[in-house]
Amino acid sequence: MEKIEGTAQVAIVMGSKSDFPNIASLFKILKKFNVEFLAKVCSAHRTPDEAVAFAKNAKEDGVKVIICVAGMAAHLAGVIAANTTLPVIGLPMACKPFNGIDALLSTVQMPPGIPVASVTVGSAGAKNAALYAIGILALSDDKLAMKLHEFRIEQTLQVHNTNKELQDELKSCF
Ligand code: RP5
Repeated sequence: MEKIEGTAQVAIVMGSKSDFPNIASLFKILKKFNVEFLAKVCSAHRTPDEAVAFAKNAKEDGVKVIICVAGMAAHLAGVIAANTTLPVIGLPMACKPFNGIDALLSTVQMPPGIPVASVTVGSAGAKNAALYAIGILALSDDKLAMKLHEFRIEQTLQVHNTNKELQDELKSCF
């Protein structure tokens, strides 16, 4: 069984290197929170043995949560989840011709007994996958929980600021 090269609490597995440019917001959030991660290309279809071996060893290798990134007939999250009891987050990618609805349904439609927490397609999903993984780690990490709390406050303030801008614009327009 293949062992993970290097280890980290968050593992990101992508079905293809072609997914990488579309998940920048995932890496941005993990870096913002100083969460260490490992990332690798491993396909449920093209390298099925490696995908299973990765999932079977992940817990022992110190991984706490796995984010699976895949497009088209996206079975990666399901195959990984079938081979570990670690929490698995599925991040569907948009590919032609169905623009991600195929990957979303493949990811979210898990049969009962093998859960995958699916986020939405693309960049918004990538950001939420990272935040969800951080939320899981924060259950046993008070410092991370505080950072997540501060992130929410910062986000709320940003919305308040945009609302203020809108009110000013409305005053000057009408
Ligand atoms: C999926 O097929 C990958 O996750 C990717 O989103 C899609 C296309 O892969 P490539 O043909 O670009 O390698 O398995």
